[in-house]
Amino acid sequence: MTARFRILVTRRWPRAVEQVLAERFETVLNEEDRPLDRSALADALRNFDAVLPTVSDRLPEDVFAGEGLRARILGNFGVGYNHIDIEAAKAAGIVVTNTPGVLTDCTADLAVSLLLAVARRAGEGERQVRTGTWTGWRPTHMIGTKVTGKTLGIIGFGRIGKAMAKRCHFGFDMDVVFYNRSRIAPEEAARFGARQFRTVENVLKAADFVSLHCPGGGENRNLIDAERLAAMKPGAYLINTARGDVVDEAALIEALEKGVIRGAGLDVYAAEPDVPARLSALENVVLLPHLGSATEETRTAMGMKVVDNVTAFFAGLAPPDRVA
Ligand code: 8YV
Repeated sequence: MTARFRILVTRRWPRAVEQVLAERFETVLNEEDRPLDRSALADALRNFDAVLPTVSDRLPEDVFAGEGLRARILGNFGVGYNHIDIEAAKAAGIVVTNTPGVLTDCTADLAVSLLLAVARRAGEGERQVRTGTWTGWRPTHMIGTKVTGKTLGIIGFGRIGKAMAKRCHFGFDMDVVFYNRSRIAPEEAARFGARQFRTVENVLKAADFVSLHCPGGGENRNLIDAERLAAMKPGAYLINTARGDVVDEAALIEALEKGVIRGAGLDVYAAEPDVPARLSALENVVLLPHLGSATEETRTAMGMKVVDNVTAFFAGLAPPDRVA
């Protein structure tokens, strides 16, 4: 196809996807596979027709400022795009696309894994076995919390929130309630075994486990702050596979240290890849390195979705997953 379009892939992708890209475009890969800094990204916008960023690339307003922009599309590898200043991209006439749908199942699966792991103290237990500090079975050893039949509160009832609800209601017999900005028809919510509550507070008050599935950035920044952590049931757990900035991380650490909530399962952090030492020092947390969509199948499907969007755009068609 159109080999004249120059495309920058900012990180290494699954090989199969890189191959398709190379067949269709003049593709440059970031061989070092390290996050690009501000000036490298600003240069990329001036030297490539398309830049394909990931969550590890920060594209704030000032990257778009100034003359000589060549890029016409940002094909984001991921569904969340709060690392890109969408208004600035729009103002610069750059289209932005994302990868919805294909990572729903794997991200919900990981949220379930975190929920189970923190409730049943899997991380702590694994550390004990690995360090040889396990002294043997006894009735009161490493007692956790039963999951089956408990109440799950979901914040954000989009694709991933729904997939989480379905797994937990039909798999673990949980009573699932959720908060969502817009109203969801009760029949639709019921398909996923869930009921909508009007406020975040009502969900927090009811839930034994709270799982976050809303976008990051904007009005969701610090949505779960000290006050809302205190509004959770004593003994409740927080699960976050959405974005780190949805939670006030300092307030979360304090709540965990003081036992305001019982534990947390986290896949995302406020300033990735930095994880505060006070957080990793805690036993009542399970910490993963942003693995929500990290399966062979899903990462390949995400890449192929980016390819579809960019291919459509350069063929003069509407990209299927345009967000700006
Ligand atoms: C990705 C994600 O790993 O899609 C998202 O929003 O958080 C993850 O699935 C990451 O964003 C890749 O850019």
